[in-house]
Order: sequence, then structure tokens, then C-alpha cells
Amino acid sequence: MKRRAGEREKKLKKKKLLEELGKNRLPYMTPVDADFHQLWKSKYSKLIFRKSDTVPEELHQMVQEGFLTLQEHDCFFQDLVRIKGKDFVTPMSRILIGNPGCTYKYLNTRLFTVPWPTEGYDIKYCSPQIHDACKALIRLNDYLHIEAVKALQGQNLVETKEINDTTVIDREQNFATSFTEKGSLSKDQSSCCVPADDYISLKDRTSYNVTLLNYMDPLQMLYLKQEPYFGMGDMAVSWHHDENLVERSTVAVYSYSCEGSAVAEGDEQTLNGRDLAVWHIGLKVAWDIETPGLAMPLHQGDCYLMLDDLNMTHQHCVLAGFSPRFSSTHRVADVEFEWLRQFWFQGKRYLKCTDWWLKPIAKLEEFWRKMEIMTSLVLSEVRKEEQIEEQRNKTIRCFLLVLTERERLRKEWTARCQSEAAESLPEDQKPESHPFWTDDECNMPLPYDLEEVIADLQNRVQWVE
Ligand code: 640
Ligand code: NI
Repeated sequence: MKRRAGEREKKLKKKKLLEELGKNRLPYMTPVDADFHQLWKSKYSKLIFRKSDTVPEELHQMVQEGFLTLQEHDCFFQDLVRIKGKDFVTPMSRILIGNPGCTYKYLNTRLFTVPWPTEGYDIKYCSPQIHDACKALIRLNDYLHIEAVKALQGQNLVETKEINDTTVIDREQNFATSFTEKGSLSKDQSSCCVPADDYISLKDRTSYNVTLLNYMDPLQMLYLKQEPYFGMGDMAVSWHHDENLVERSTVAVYSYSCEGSAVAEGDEQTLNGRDLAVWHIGLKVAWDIETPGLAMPLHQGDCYLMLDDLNMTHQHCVLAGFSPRFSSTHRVADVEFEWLRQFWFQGKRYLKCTDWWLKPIAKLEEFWRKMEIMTSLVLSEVRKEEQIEEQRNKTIRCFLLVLTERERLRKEWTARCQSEAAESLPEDQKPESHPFWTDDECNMPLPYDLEEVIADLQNRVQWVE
């Protein structure tokens, strides 16, 4: 409830600002502005940009081919996300690739990784090209990890003792050696013996476990929202902070806009210096209308990093150009629960690439079934009225909380599966509400709808104030 109140407040502030702005817009800068670099270095210094020509050509080729392969195999999907109780289909299509068993949840939607080739795992891919694509992305991941470590060191955002230890680790694991042109990290530093805990912070905040790939062809979109505060033009992704990341971890992005197609080469149309044909990343300081915004153009193969707390202190958006664009956004995803319904909600999309998840999800469902049985056993126990009153009351109260939440979540998921947005999806992408059962399927110990069970418990409990 507290969070809801916070959201309402934010919404009001946003509305008020937009009303005050009217037809006026706040100032923002692009590289054509004289003060662009000054602004970047003073207010956006944790945004790191790597021009395409600093990235090894071999890596560009692998990664770009990987994107196209995944696209040809129809592995990108628009997500059905839920924001403040409303369901939306995202304009961007996505696929999550990463460590086996990892997931990433954004806007109440948990994505499951298509595993990239990992030592010690035997992963079956639906085609050798999909294997190659996943391999290209883990190479990119290793490369961007090293770039982030170097950038953090360059900004003195890590303590010296961390540097020493990371040097040792990277040397041992021989990370991405084939792609580091400038050699490994500060090898000349003498490595000392700091307790293992100390290097975790740097390593944890740059060791991406997933990459969320995005694809969008602006010409295929009927309608794109206009950036409302600065007048930056079409948005592919509106202003936001990235969610569910390890605190102060880096997000690293490889951007591949398929420029050179006929449309992109038309006359340059600009809006306050922002070339409308070119994709940009937009940045603004959160809750600040004094500092001008920043729009950074992204050409084919450019990379950018959001270091340290940039994602917390600033918001970003993605401004659409004219050509189709892929991006690979590498993240350190936080671990969380709530998996089964999330998995089936996304239909059978994962089977496009691999069957990896079927086994762990089946296992999880087996445990979930056991949990239903245990729930029903506890319920029949409290109905026996054999226990001491006080103990019984305690159990019932505890169970009422759990079952009410379970009921609420089941209702929410049913609603999500039946939303208008869900109905708009093609048949093979329709969300599946699973687990689900009806009362006449008698292999389940409890009904799917817990309303009566809850009412019954409420009649039995005595709430002592
Ligand atoms: O350069 C890029 O391609 C940048 C991509 C990017 O900023 N991705 N961010 C996310 O995937 C993200 C992570 N956590 C929470 C939200 C998002 C993005 C997001 C924001 C809004 C929406 C709407 C359009 C459905 C409201 C979707 C996705
Ligand atoms: Ni983002």
C-alpha cells in the first residue's frame, strides 16, 4: 500500500509538470551543441560511450550475425507486461539469453534465459545457428565485462584492493583474452592477499549473468509515443529506471541499428539537433528539471555503459530512428521467486531455441504439487479441532495470510491471461494459465478458487486483539 501511495504521488507530479510545460519543452543537448561534452562530463559522467571502431571487428561480425539468426528463427517476442494493474504489449520484441537457470523480471514479467554455452552444462539447441548466436553473445558479454571493469577503474569507482584481486581472478579465468586488444587489466599491480569478500563488490557489479536482447522495426509500428518533456521525438522505450538489478551494478549495451537501408539515408530531419533518422539513448537526471537532458546518438555497433548508481540517479529512454535496430543489454540480474505461472504465461516461446527449461519447470511443478498437498493436510488438521485452541488459532491466522495472498495472485494471473492485450496476441503466443484445474478434476487436493476455503477458515479463527 505504501508503494502504491508513492506511485500516485509520482504520477501527480508528472502530470503537474506536463501541465506547466504546456507547449514548451525542457532543454536537452546532443553532440552538435557546444556544451554537450561539458554537460556529459559534469552531470552524466557515469555514462560511458564506446564508438563502434573501438570494438574488435570479429566480435561485431559474430554478434550481428547472431542477432539476424535469432530474428530469422522468430525468437524475439513482444512481452505482455503489467504496470500499476494495467496490461501492455511492449513495442520492443525481446529475448533473454544468459546463464543456465537465470531469469530476469521487469515490469512484473519474468523472462527465462535461453542458456548460452556454459562449461559443465550440456545444452541442446534447436539449431546449430542458435548455438552460435548464444556463443557470440557470451563473447560479447565477456568483452563488455572487461570494458566495465576498465571504465570503473578509470573513474576510480573501485578501491585499490579490489583492483588487485580482480586482476588475479581475470588472469585465472582467462576472460575473453581473444578480444582484449589492450591486454589484460593492470598486470603490473602486485597482487596481495585480501580476504575473498572484498573483491566481490567489483566482480558482482560487472559479471553480467544475462543479456536482454531487444528488436524493433519502427516502420512496423503503427504508433510510437512522443517523448513528452524535452520533445526528443519518437520513443521505442519510455523513461524508466531498469528494475531488479544488483545494486550499483553496471548495465552494458551493444546497439546495432541496421543503417544504410534506403529509408535511413533520406534527407536529414532534425529536432533541436537530434537527427530523427538515428537511434539515440536519452538520459535525464531523476526529479530534476534544471539539468538539461542528454540524447546520445547510437550508430551501428556503438556501445554504452551505465556505471555504478547512474541507473538510480538518472532515468533513460530509447529514442527510435528510422531503421530496424537490435540491442543487447547486459545486466547483473537479482535472484527472486515466482516462476511457474510466469513461465507458462509466456506460452511455449522458449521451445523455439531450446528445451532447457522443461525439466527444471517440471521439477518445480512437482514441488508445487507437494505444497498443495501439504496445504490440504494442514487444513484438515485444523478442522479436526483437536489441537489446543491457542495453537490452532495461530496456525489458522498464519494460513489465512498465506492463502489470501495465494488467492489474490491466482486472480491476478487469471486476469492477466484474459486481458485485452493478451487476446490481441497471435494464437501461438497466447499466455497459458497454468497450473489451473476445475473442481471435477479430483486429483488435486484443494480447489483452484480458494474463496470458500478462506471463508471457512475465517469462521474458525478467533482474532485476539
Ligand atoms: O539501448 C537500449 O536498447 C536500452 C534498453 C533499455 O533501456 N532496457 N530497459 C529495460 O529493459 C527495462 C528494465 N527494467 C524496467 C523497464 C525496462 C524497459 C521498459 C520500460 C517501459 C516499457 C513500457 C513501454 C511497456 C512502458 C517497457 C519496457
Ligand atoms: Ni532500460
